[in-house]
Amino acid sequence: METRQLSFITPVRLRAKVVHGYGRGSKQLGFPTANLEIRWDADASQLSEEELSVRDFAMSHRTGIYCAFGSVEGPLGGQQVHKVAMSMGWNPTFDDVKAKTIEPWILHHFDEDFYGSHLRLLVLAYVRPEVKFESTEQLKKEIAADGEFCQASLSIPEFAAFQKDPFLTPWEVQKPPAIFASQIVTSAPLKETLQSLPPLQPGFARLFLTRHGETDANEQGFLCGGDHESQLNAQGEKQAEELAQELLRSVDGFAVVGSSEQRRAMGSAELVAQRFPAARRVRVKELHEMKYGDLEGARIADVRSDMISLSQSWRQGSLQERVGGERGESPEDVIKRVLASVRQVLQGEIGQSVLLVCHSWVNKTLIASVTPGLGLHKLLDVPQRNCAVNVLDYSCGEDGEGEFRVLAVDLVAGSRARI
Ligand code: ADP
Ligand code: RBF
Ligand code: MG
Repeated sequence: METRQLSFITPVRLRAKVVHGYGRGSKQLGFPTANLEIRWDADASQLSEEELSVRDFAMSHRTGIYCAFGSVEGPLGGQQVHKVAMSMGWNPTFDDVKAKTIEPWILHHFDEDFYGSHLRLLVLAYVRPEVKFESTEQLKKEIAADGEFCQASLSIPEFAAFQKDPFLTPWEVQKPPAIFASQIVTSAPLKETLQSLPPLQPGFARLFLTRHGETDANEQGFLCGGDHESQLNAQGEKQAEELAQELLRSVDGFAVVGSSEQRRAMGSAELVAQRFPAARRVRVKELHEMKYGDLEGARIADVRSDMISLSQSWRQGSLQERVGGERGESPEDVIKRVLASVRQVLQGEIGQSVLLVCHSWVNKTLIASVTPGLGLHKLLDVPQRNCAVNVLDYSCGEDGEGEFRVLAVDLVAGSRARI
């Protein structure tokens, strides 16, 4: 009879694909183990972080039995977190094992195998070393006892919080914290929201600040800023068409339908303008997207880490930091030209509605900077889907320095409205 003892380790999070082992877990022993893929063959530089941490675990931890919490991703996983008894090592009872394995026995009955699915594990404690048993009968007895030991150990209060660790429950969409005050409608259906907006106050103009529809670049994951052109794709045209239809049903009319001079914004604005023939059609050069400098046209996947560190700088208040070097722009560059040109368009439009089709960063900078409690440094927190409409009332003062009041953010039309 083996001795077992619970030794806490620094918790380790692992995610790996379930692969085939020697096929004897269930058949010969009666204990199925979901063998994790370990990339022994590859150079560290070729491995993802997840693959590296799985291999590191096998290289740097003691061989033996561990207890863990685990979950299986995908439809076969049942979206549950289970207790796990896990073996890591050479399986010395057998002499055909060529490389260390990581084999969790999930203490739960599954109706089907889940080879190829991804498994997530939060490994919490070491239980005993692995042993070369004289018979498979003896091994089976000890595995059963390990299962009972892990089952009981994982029920102690010290582990309760780990069972709820968000790493194990990727299906629970982490809801973003509510960043807008409750009276600002956010990410809601367009038509219903527009129909329930408060009436325009005397002396104000109502701005429908809109983002262009989907483009080839959006779809293919390319950066497309103020110095790059991309066309609306078929999906983008459909979005703009739906937008136009719903606006027609819920807005009395527009004095102005404006856009930047970039093709994606002009194309979207044209589709709306066709339904509002009385509106004055204007093009405002300064409403172009943030310029990405050297990063224009780059694949987002290739510059992700640059973009992440840049957005962290912005969040920390370095709002003069530019994208892509000298030729790129910073949030401060964008807000300066955008505020001035939007004010100019709205100035003479008291009592009127104005639609401006712009770009993601243009809209985010404007909304973040005029929303109480936000500020320009929180521009990344502003949601902005393709063809999203944001509603802002503007007090057209004499001096061109009117105030904005944000009423709604990221409203979309049609089928996408249900989110
Ligand atoms: P192999 O040698 O290929 O790992 P096993 O006999 O150990 O074969 O069976 C493991 C497979 O059984 C897992 O990959 C998984 O798809 C399935 N399975 C079903 N129930 C469980 C469970 N409770 N724990 C682990 N794997 C399970
Ligand atoms: N294999 C061993 O050779 N010695 C062990 O002490 C041992 N302990 C295990 C404990 C548990 C909880 C599990 C799930 C497996 C253990 N194994 C051990 C691994 C076992 O040999 C392996 O799962 C099967 O050979 C199927 O791959
Ligand atoms: Mg197995």
